[in-house]
Amino acid sequence: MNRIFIDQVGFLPGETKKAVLNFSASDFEVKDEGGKAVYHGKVSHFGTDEISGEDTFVADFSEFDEPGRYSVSAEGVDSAHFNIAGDVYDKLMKDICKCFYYLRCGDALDPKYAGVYYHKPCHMSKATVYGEDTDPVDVTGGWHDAGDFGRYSTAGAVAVAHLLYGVRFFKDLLKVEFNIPKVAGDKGDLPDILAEVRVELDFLLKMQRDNGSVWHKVTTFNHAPFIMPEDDTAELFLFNVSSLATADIAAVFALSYTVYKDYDKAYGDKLLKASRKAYEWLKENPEPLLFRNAPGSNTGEYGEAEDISNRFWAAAALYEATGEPGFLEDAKKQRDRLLEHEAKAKFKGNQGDAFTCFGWAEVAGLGTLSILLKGEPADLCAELRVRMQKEADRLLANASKNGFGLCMTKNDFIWGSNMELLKYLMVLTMAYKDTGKSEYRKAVSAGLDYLLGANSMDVSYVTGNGEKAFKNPHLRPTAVDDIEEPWPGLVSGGPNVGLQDERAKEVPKDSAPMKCYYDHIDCYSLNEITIYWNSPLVFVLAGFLA
Ligand code: G3I
Ligand code: 9MR
Ligand code: ZN
Repeated sequence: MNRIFIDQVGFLPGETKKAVLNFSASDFEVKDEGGKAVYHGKVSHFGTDEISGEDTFVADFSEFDEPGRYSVSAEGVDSAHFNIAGDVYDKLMKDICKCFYYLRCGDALDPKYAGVYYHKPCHMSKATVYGEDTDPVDVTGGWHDAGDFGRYSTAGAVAVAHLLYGVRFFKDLLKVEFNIPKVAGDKGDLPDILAEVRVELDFLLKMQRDNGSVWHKVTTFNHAPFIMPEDDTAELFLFNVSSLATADIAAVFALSYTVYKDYDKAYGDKLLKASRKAYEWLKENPEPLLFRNAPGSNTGEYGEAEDISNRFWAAAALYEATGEPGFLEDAKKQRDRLLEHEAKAKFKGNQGDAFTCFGWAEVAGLGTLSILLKGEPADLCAELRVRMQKEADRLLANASKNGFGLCMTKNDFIWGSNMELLKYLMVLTMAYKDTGKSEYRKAVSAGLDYLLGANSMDVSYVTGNGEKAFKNPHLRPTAVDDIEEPWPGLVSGGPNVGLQDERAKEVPKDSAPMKCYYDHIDCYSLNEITIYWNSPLVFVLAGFLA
């Protein structure tokens, strides 16, 4: 079918503006809402690529800057509508931040703010410590991870990290208001983003044991069926502690201290104390304590093969927070270990360099961000900057190989491919910040275009944002709440060649990577949502707007 793919949210004046056609045409026009042509241009042929499988043609109208609502048209085919406006990303930014509020667990939702998406208090019972004869523990609060109701320490830490590094690098994030309850600080109310993140931090604080270690997760034994969270009353279990969770929590509490200390000193101090305590446990337990699901339990595993990147992040974040040389020494030691590990085991991620990874498993890139924030020592900063730029250059090379200008290769279309993309956009954002090279920013812009509709599924992967936004996230409340639309601002996991759930098998087998997607509520391997798929978009958008 002949189609014109476009970013359905739109463009800032001055931004690169492109539509992608999957059919041949010589001319195109930009039409206003009344159907009047306001811009004429020539289509250029790009050719086929291995990610979309389409023969692509590009309509570039970057020079057209007149604010308004438009579509692109060629050979009688119209694209979805989009806007050109100075505030084109305002709604998107509010929505992607507010998502975390709707995902709150416990008794923290208020109909005044949640509206129709309100749910009653959930998961309020104490959790059984799995395999131990100890008293059940109160770990209420935080955010549901995703379409399921689990709460996982490493996933939570990484989501918080994307948001707070976003705040550290791009201060305007503190100005985003998204209508959530106010939280008082020392000198007035906290900015909304910090009020929201604090909900997760309060929960993560409860996940720490007296000896400093951190439970890997709290979930029911198996995933709940499609029910509202308040109806999920099965026994909650705190599963084993892991060095992964303990390191990530040491890191994220140290980072959080650097932010919260200026708003609520006592809270900041509490975070730093908890971070040090987690770190002491790590020092006393140098062997990796990895995590595997208890036999028969099917909730998220978040397994990792080693804990080196986690330990690197913890040391780097504590060094940034305290300036104490011991943490720097440790960070360097872990850096060397990670390099050695990479050389031996051949780094498993798709990314070119472990020190640019911002995922739920590979977190060394987050440590890099801490070192860059610290700005010293000069040699380490220089090394990490070079790594970031090299990776950004690899991504630019990828982007030149397809008509969408998308920095992904076919190997990136795995479970949560949209996060693979967003992690790359974080790298490009940092490289642009560092060098001011416009190619990096253009690649970020093209990546956002892809996420918001310039893809061969012709879909915006953010609910409520775009004329053809996906509507059926694998998200339990959405499945049962009888509300037509899911709440806005949820990022879909996106295309995944693995097609790892039953319903996904309905996607034709020979589909190109970009088309291994189905907007169906059953498709947890293609269309789930999670806190750590939303959070990197907050970082990237904040950087893009800075
Ligand atoms: O790392 C390998 C890569 O080397 C290989 O090329 C590629 C090809 O298959 O696979 C990569 O591993 C993937 C791994 O994620 C790393 O990202 C696995 O295939 C894939 O199955 C795995 O998916 C994870 C999924 O859980 C299943 O474990 C997702 O990343 C992760 O986001 C997702 O997390 C779930 C939680 O368990 C529960 N809550 C919802 C959440 C989102 O779906
Ligand atoms: O809903 C679950 C989703 O959040 C997870 O990502 C996914 C993988 O752990 O599992 C989903 O739950 C499914 C379960 O694993 C198997 N039975 C069907 C469930 C979804 O309806
Ligand atoms: Zn809950």
